[in-house]
Amino acid sequence: MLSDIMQKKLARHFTFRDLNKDGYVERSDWEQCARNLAALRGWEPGSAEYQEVMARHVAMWNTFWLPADQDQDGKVILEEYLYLAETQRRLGFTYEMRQVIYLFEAIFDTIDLDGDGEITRDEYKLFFEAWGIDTNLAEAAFSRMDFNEDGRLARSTFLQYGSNFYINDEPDVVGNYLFGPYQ
Ligand SMILES: [Ca+2]
Ligand SMILES: [Ca+2]
Ligand SMILES: [Ca+2]
Repeated sequence: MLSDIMQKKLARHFTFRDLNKDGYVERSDWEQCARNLAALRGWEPGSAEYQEVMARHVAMWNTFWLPADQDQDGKVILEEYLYLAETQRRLGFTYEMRQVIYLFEAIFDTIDLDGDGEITRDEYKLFFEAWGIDTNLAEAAFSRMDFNEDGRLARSTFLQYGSNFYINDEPDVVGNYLFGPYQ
């Protein structure tokens, strides 16, 4: 059974990814986010950058969300998403940890738009903006995570926060706020 706090965090992640807020996470939410990011960056449809950002977002859907779609209707509801997380938990810590690293590696690559191996404050704000989330929440989340206040997050640091988010049941770990406040 997922803890109360874990259910709240996962529900937050679900709401974050449900771009049009219709209660389903679908391929179209991911595609719309990719289009938003491309528009924010001024990447024209058909350009290499556009195709790359679209491919990454569709891959996120295919790899990490579609497996949750138990009834195969092309839509993931919160219950399906929580069920998948619970199933992964039952497979044990090592398996789950590997999945979490794999997931947050991929998330990192969607946020690090210039591919320099670090997430800047601006890239984090773009990440929220593209998903239709208030960028003030990105500012707050980033400030919590950027301990040395250099305005950058390295990949290894981000993966640490990702495992905080997905595995740690403590209420006050920094990684809990990755996608904004969860309660
Ligand atoms: Ca949706
Ligand atoms: Ca479904
Ligand atoms: Ca970067």
